[in-house]
Order: sequence, then C-alpha cells, then structure tokens
Amino acid sequence: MKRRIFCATATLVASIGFAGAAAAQTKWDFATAYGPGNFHSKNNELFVKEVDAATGGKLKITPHFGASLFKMPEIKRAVQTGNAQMGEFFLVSFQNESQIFGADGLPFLVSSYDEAFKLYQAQKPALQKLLDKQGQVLLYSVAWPPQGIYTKKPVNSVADLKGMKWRVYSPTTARIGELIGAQPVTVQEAELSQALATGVVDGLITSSATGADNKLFENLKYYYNVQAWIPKNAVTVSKKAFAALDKATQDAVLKAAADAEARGWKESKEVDAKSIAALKAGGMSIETGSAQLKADLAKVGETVVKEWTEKAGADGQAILDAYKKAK
Ligand code: PCA
Repeated sequence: MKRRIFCATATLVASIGFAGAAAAQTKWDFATAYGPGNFHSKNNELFVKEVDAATGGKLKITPHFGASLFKMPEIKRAVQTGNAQMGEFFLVSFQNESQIFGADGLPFLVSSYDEAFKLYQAQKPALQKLLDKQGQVLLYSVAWPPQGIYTKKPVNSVADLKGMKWRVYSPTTARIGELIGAQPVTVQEAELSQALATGVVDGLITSSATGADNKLFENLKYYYNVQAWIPKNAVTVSKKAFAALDKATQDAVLKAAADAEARGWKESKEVDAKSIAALKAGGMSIETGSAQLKADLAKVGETVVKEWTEKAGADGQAILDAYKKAK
C-alpha cells in the first residue's frame, strides 16, 4: 500500500514536471549542408550553444550537419515551409529564383573581405525583403574564403580549361563553364569528394576551405588563388517560428546571431590562411595565376557581370550603386 502511494505521487510529480518543461521549452531543427568540421558548422554550433545559455535552455536548437536533414538546395524551401525552423544555405545557388541572391557571386567585383562586407551591406536590404516574402528572417550571413580554381594540370590561360568537367554550384559558375568551353556539372559540396574520385568532374572553382575540408589534393594538384569572388552562406529562421517566441527569447536569438556573424567573418579570414597551408601540406601547388590567365578570367567576368546586371534590373543596379558608393 505504502509503495503504491509512493508510485502514484512520483508519477504525479513526474507528469507535472514534464508538462511544465514542455510548455516552457521550444525545440527547433537547424538544417545545414556542411560537415561538422567546416568553419560555418562550428560557428553555427557556437550560435546554438549561446542561444541555449542566454535563454536558460528555453530554446533548444538541434543542428543537423552535412546535409543530413535536407540537401543544400532543399534547405531554403524547408525553412519556408516550416519543415525545419532554421537553415543554412549558399546564397548564389538560388540565383535563378532572384538575381539578388547572385550578387556576391559576381567575378572580380570585390577584392577583399572588407569589400565583400560592403557588398553584403549593399545587398542586405533587398535580401531581407526577398527572404521575408519567402517567410523567413535573415539571422546572419558569413562569407566563404575567396574562390580559386582547382585543376589536375597546370593552367596558363583560359584555353587550358577547355573541355574540363567543371563542377558548378550556381548559375554564374555554370555560365563561366560555358564561356571557358568546359562542361558544367552541378555537384553539391557534400558529394564533391566522390565526384572527383569517380571522375565525374576534374576541375572547379571554390574556396581554400572547401579544398581543405575535402582533401582536394588527393585528386587535384593545382590551386590558382585568383580570388574571383567572396560568396556567402545565409542562416535564416522561419518567420512563424520566430514570431512564436517571447520577446526576451527573440532578443537572445538576434544577439547570438549578430555575434555569430561577426565571429564568422573573422574566422573565414583565418580559415583561408590555414586551409591554404593545409593544401600545400597535402602536396598541392598554390599558384597566383599567370597574367594571361588573369586577363582571360577578367574578360569572362565582364561578360558575366554585364549579363547579371541586365537580368537583375533596377534592384541589381541599386545594389551595385550602393556598393560603389560605400567602396
Ligand atoms: N564552398 C562551397 C560554397 C562556396 C565554397 O567555398 C562549395 O564549394 O559548394
């Protein structure tokens, strides 16, 4: 008898405790596309921890790395439809939806992180408006290191890139592939190592970080650090999920987001240097690129920027104007 009373009381206490916690705690899924060792992923993980600490565990965010919940091209839509409350995606991949998403993938528009940040500020109002229409709030956006060309064989001019099986990640990189006479093949970062190992692709443009994360030196031998552009990931939250939070929790999320953005940009710079060293250590030749290659790429870049400006219309021009003014 005594024992039964104890059990009943314990159950009662447990259920009250459970109901209390369930009412007070919000759980979010955070879909990301890059492995846990990637610097964006680590930054996201810190963001999650900071939110947890600042809200006393009231908002629990579970990050899902390496495209384990959704593949990169699906993540934006997953946030839009509420299938994940938060997501990280690569902006320039969505350029076909709106040219605004492609502004930071334009060749040779920026030549440093400072300029890339200025371009981000110029792009941000249009980006926020666009994402808002898609049911999302932009929390933070962090740059990848500058983009360079990886090849198997030495390259002295764009003519040497002809016929290459060219991995692409955006409409602009596909267009560049066409202009240089290569065969564009879309491959997500999560599948990059395999695509190289199986010969689906044999050249690409990406960052030192992605090169080091995927040990590209196992299949490719040259890295031309031409710093063609500095593209960004965006981390967004579903508007509905954000609106459902109390004010103090919203503020904690926004504060952690601002911190993550500042930390991420700083880290990106450091990761660039570390990754180049890792590529070298892996046996890759790190090249600056010949004058001919640079001149050829500049010409390709001009065409791409011209085409983007035509397609992007007044909204695109406004971004370029605001950027030039700030620069
Ligand atoms: N790495 C990612 C996006 C840009 C970058 O540097 C990729 O190659 O898919």
